[in-house]
Amino acid sequence: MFRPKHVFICFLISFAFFIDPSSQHVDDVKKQQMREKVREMFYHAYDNYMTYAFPHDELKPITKSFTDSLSELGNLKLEHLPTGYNGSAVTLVESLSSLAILGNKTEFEKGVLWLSENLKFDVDVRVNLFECNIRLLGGLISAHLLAIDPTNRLIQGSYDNQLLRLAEDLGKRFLPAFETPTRIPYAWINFKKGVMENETTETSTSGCGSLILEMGALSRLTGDPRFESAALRALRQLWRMRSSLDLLGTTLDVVTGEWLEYSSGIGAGVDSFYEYLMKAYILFGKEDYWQMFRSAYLASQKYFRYGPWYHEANMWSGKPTYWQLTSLQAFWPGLQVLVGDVAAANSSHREFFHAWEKFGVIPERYLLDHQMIHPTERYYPLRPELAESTFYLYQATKDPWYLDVGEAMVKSLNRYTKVAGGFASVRDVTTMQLEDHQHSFFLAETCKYLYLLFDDSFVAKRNYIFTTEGHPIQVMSSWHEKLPESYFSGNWTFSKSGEWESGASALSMKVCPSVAPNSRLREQHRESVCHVPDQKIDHKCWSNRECGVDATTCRQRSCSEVGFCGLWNPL
Ligand code: DMJ
Repeated sequence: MFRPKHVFICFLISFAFFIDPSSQHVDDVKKQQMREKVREMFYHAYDNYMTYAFPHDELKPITKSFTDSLSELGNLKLEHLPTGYNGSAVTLVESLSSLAILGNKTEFEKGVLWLSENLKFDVDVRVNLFECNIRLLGGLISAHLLAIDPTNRLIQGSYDNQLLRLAEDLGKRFLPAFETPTRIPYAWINFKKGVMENETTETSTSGCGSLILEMGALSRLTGDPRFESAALRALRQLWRMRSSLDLLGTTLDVVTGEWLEYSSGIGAGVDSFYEYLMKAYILFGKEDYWQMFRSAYLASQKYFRYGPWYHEANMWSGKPTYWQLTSLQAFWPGLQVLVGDVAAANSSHREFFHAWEKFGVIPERYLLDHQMIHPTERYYPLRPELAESTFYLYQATKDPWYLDVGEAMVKSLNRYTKVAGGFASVRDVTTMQLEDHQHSFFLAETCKYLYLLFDDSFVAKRNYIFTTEGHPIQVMSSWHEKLPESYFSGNWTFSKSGEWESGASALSMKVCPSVAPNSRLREQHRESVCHVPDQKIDHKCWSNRECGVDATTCRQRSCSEVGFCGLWNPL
């Protein structure tokens, strides 16, 4: 196992301490002002939701009304919509962890009490398993953990694990979805009736491969192993279905186990699969997750990456398919920071931010080969991914340029998307025409990451991983130790420092201490995770075998006629 970039990120973090004190003061003032602006944004979105939409799912900010959108999430064709469903207060569940980060104990406690008394999952509604997992299960588990953390004192009255009981009830309703021949779950489940007759057998890689954080946490908290084993079995089966290039497709059939869409990349339909392998490794410490992540990540660098851009590729041949920049891909630099691949993260992040600057917000899909926005995907639904990556990159580098990026984002959001009744999605980034929808992830993620960019006191206290929906889960050594042997084979990474890891963020805990075990590699400077240095320090060579892999493009270098290693073949 090698994690040489982990050393590099530690270097970057330590370097951040040697900054000029006067510029430090300017940064502090800016952070304070921006933090308050983001706080205002959050409450504008939250108060309007509570006034006009609660306890329904999401706010319609233009008409100041509501939508019970849970059954519509991921349901592009709007099929099988329920008749008697009145909402599950999705935006409130999604807001709890942000309220905790903003330090609003009163509203957090009010929300917890309301949900404890009123939220019921025994309803006849067909929902997307992935969306319910990341929004509802993740929101409940994260809020439960925040509520029981004695240092937060978020609840003044008594708290009797009500949110955990709700999470457990929800988790049990997920389980029938896993009863398939492949053990890969159906994408859709009815809360009351289980899997519907003639349910579609199609799912996506991210849909079935990013359940492990929430379901794993649920098993650790309840002692019921069924959630974690179901999610892990599905993940392992999915991984077994990878191609010989270590690539996965985007969609598959849960009954036959066949791939339906061979093209994939780092964006829609796959994104959080990568994210959850890395974060599961941090949260549960299991070496397997790192090994899967490492192979998948290296393949992504080899087959999808083109300088700072990421295109899609065919999982069997590795040949490029679609050349597109998508808004969802913008989470990737944040993930690269966790890996320690900061230089690559920075260069991609710049491209995403250029797109943001060019259009005012980021379009859903931009066709790189035609240099135009995709004609039917011109929207920006208040997505958080760029803010998320900006937060991670600022944490790793403390480069004030990322504060400027955050400030520019806050300005655009207020200028283009703020309306009297909340924040509205952009229907068309070329006209800034709005749409009557405030997605719950605007409160769970967009506002949260912008706030954390300007005020990181929350992450300085404890080690957290953030789920793909931005809900924090503490990294606890006991979760590394208590893993039942029966689940897995192999060794565990043990931490002996007590129940709560403290003092550093999850970034530094998992990223910094590692060193490359191979002494030859340790002596050489490695610039990215795919980088293989040339054999000779002066880059001289007799044959291609003496040349390594280029750090930026991740392509094989070769030996020129005059005896130097380089990237002689144009990209
Ligand atoms: C969120 O629901 C999650 O981040 C998910 O993984 C994909 N993206 C949306 C927000 O854009």
